[in-house]
Amino acid sequence: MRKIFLAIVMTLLGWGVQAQSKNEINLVPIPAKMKINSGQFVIRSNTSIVLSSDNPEMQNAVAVFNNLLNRAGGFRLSVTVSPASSNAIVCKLNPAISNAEGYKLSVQKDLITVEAKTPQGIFYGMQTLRQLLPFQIERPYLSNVVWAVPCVEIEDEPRFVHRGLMLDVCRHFMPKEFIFKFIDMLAYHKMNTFHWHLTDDQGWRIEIKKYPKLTQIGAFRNRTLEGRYTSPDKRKWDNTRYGGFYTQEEIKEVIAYAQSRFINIIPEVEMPGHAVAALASYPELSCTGGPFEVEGLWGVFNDIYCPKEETFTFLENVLSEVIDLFPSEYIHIGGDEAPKVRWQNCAHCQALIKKEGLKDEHELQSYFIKRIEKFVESKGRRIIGWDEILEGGLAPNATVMSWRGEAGGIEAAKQNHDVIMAPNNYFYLDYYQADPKTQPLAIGGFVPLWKTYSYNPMPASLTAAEAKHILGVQGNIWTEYIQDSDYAEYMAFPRGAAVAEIGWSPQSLRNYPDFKQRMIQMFKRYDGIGWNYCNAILKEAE
Ligand code: TNX
Repeated sequence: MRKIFLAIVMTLLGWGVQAQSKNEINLVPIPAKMKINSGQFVIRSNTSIVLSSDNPEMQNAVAVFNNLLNRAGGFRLSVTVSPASSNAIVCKLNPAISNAEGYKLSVQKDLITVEAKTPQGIFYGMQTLRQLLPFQIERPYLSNVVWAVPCVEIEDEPRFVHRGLMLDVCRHFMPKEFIFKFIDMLAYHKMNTFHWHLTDDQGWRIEIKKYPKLTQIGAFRNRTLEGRYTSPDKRKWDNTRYGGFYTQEEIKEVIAYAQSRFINIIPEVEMPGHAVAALASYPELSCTGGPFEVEGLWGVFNDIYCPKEETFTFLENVLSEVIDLFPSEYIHIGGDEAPKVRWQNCAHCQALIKKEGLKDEHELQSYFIKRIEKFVESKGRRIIGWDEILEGGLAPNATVMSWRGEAGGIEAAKQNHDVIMAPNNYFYLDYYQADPKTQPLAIGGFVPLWKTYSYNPMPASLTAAEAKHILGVQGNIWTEYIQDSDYAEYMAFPRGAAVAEIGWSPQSLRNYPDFKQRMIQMFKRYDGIGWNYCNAILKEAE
């Protein structure tokens, strides 16, 4: 009781957040190496940030931190290139650091030093510094906070090169402002990839200048399934017209925002399946000629792109605009859930199978993807596809995103292809994360935080050479049942933080009870950021 009284008095006097004691360090993802020393560095309004070289990327590497300090502390640090030996945060590029995303952070009583091979590494060092500050750093201005950083020595680098989340903006459209916030959250957890699922049966969300109907028609649907998926006779519909899309100008803004936070955006244009919105706009690209309506129902649909010359021309033109917009080396071309029934009953498809000497419709899909790969490679880029692209033979250089468990990923690695692990049974963040009775309606499944966290993306069955093909991890947020950004935030975190730690931290340091305690502390920071999250772990038995 006396202790609580004392704490209240100290807080009122503004002393409550003077220093973080050792057990108050709650970094997520946990750094590869950290030594905690005694003492602290206090950031004051006259502390400066010193850069070893002044270029836009180095400025970016410290800008998020400085903006935050300005919001929370009411002051901005001067950023200079003049040498300083005390009361400074020195950011130095150091070519001797081997990992391009790694960094060293040394906090001493009179000086903080962040060293990295690249500005991206400096950025991650600054994110760690941010998490070492009192949680009030995430809140709007509050007087009386002492911006103390505990003295530490950290040497850190990621385990994997691909660490990301996917967001589906087709089933439910998410406004540009939310995409910015989502990118902030990725960067906060040292993730480097945002996979943007831009086309699907229920909506086409990216303006393509050459094909205006894609957004005039394809971006809107007349009805949406209400509530749980049921048999046709029991379905209820919300008949409100629903939709939205991003103009190319908006896409450019998002890309620039992501770049300044060292996030690569992988755009996804789905083919040959999940294409009803495109076919509603241009029915001549189908096998039957349509007509079609942009879907308001969830699921897998039989009408897919027909592999005719006209379709390839269309897709190449669409991809050209996408490639001109997005600097990403990888372009995701989907490839999942493409039923073959239309192709089986289509004279053109059957003739093509014969002409190309293909065995069946699976090999026709493989032919389709290989053609698209050739085109994407002619533009100097590479394709990623969902694990169905294994069926009928992989395109020569394709990277496989394994979603139906990890089997597809293992198979692809054994065939010497790069792999990103996104197994649904661990990483589908649209699945329930707590007892469904206590949760808003979701698609199904059950992936609580501990389950996500328990995944090790390095399957024991791979040889060392094959294991090199595992590029990393990704959590997927499909939005059939996620109508708005508030709910998307709730589904994305804290499980997204588990994905981030799996992707970044050494397996040997990962431990769920420890992670859970760090996450519970992290919630205070999410509150400050204004991020909605699921707090089911507060009720979870130890
Ligand atoms: C499967 S994962 C899909 C998506 C759905 C998701 C729902 C994948 C490549 N395809 O179209 O939205 O399940 O969990």
